[in-house]
Amino acid sequence: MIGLVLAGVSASSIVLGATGPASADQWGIGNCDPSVYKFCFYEKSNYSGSSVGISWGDAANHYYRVSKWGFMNNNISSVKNNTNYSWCLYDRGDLKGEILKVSPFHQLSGLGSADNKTESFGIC
Ligand SMILES: [Ca+2]
Repeated sequence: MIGLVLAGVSASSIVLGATGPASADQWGIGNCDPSVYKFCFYEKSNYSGSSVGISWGDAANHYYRVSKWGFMNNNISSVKNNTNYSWCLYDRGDLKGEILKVSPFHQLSGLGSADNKTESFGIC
């Protein structure tokens, strides 16, 4: 019975399910578990509202356009950095116009003048 089920799954779909883009980021990540996510951002201050986490498995891409996540563009209001390097937030979608640097292992419950302005972010 198990053999019949596995026979229906192609090798390519197995690979995508394990390491593909679908696992790189996740909505609704709560407290941003550092064992799962390296960087998380939230729609509202104090880590509330809609949220997205970038998983550790997403090692190939250190630059992100927030428009990838629709309404989160220009709408990020708090962040958590679980890595030992800095991440920068930019007010343009092409890593231009740095508005805030998030130090290693820092969490920002509010972004001050950078509130609702981030269009891209990445390691910096
Ligand atoms: Ca917001």
